[in-house]
Amino acid sequence: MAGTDPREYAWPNGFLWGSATAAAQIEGAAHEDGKEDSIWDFYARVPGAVANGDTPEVAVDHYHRMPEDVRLMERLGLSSYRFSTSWARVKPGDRAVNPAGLDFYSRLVDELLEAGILPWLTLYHWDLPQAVEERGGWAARDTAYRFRDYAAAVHDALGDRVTHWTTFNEPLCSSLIGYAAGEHAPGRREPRAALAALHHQHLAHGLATGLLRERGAERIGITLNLTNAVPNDPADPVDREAARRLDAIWNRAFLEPLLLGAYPEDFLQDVREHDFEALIERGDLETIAAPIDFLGVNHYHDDNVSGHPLPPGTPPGLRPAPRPTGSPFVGSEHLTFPRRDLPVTAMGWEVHPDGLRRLLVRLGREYPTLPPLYVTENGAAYDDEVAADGGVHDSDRTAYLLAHLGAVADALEEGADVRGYFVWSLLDNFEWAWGYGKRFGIVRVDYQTQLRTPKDSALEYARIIGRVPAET
Ligand code: GBH
Repeated sequence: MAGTDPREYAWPNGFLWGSATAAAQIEGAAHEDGKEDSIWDFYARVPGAVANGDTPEVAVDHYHRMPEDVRLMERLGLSSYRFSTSWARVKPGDRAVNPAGLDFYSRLVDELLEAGILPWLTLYHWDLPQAVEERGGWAARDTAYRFRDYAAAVHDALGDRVTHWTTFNEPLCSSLIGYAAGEHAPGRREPRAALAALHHQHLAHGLATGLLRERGAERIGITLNLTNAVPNDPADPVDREAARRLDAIWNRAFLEPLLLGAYPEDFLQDVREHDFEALIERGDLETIAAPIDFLGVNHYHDDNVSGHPLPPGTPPGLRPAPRPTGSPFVGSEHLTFPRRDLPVTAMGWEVHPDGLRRLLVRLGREYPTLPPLYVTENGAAYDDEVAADGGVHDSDRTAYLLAHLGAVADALEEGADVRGYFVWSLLDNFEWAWGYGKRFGIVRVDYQTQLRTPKDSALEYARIIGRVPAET
């Protein structure tokens, strides 16, 4: 644990410096040019679902301000921009392809390429068309095949210019948190539906990967949010078992079908009361294990986990939610997340940069077939304000960024094959169930005027990028 200074570190040539966003969080224009409701548009209208009654209807108006936002990326010196396409914009109601919706992404890709920024496209960042949800959503196997059709439509329009394709962003959130915890859209609390969603998203990933591969896409991968499951008391067998369970459902239930072609045995045991295996059809695991060219890793914090209830009267631990929710830990609903003595962000998430180093190093050691890694999200929410001088002096976010970039450098020194880093997020945006109350941007957005102001963290990031030789 070296704690390298990323400002001094000799970053490898060609290391990708990016920033990430997602369609539903930034675009707005929720019902323009033929776009229909996604599950997030629909869900946000359910009273009490999203904090403050916030909705993605306008968001940060990126749909109309896209050229200005690309200029901003150019000024920061980004070498790549990670964004997602909205299924409900491309194939509204999952019917015919919507040319106007595709045209937006086509113009975005052109702007990026013109600015010398590599487009890093994600097909699914949680915004299922509501019409598809009404036919069963991810709990229905058919949705995986519909996803492949949607992937084909996006590839038809952009495949001549987009080289880097990510199928899913964090399938665990869009399965377990959407269908079991009910904290995210579609807000269901049905453990078996959540497991079905998990398997069907894997299948959808495999089907889309097969299609993109057949069509000659250059690089295909997936992004997972991975964690270090840390037993609260390593000497306590109950906490060690809790850490094993969390690692199974949060990490290995995703990594292993993709990399090894099988669900972990202990995970199958943990969820056996839900008859998970009946969902798996012959050939599914081969489809899911289609080779990938990179693995995206999203990491914000470790998980200090216990098998004991939190003592009454203590704070909610590491997983505060905007309102009471069910458990996303199907089969392990008793898990708790006691706070350690560490600083936390505005999300209540621990700041422990060495966790990122450990995770990146560990993945390569545990999975010999691991493809190259990209940190596709890392960042922090803090309550920042505009200062009297007009700047946003987000020293806490800047410190978070520097420390985590240092951790990536440490991982590289230990031999982890990390090829790039994308800070979450370019802009303050719609933070899902938390609405606009949590700001992750390195660029501030004034939600009244939509004015963008780079925060100090953005300026620091730009300085780091600026001294790294660009790819030759
Ligand atoms: C990412 O998810 C998302 O990809 C991004 O869109 C989002 O804006 C960003 O992080 C910041 O939140 O059900 O107890 O696990 C982050 C990982 C993990 C955060 C699950 C929310 C829910 C609490 N997510 N967590 S729990």
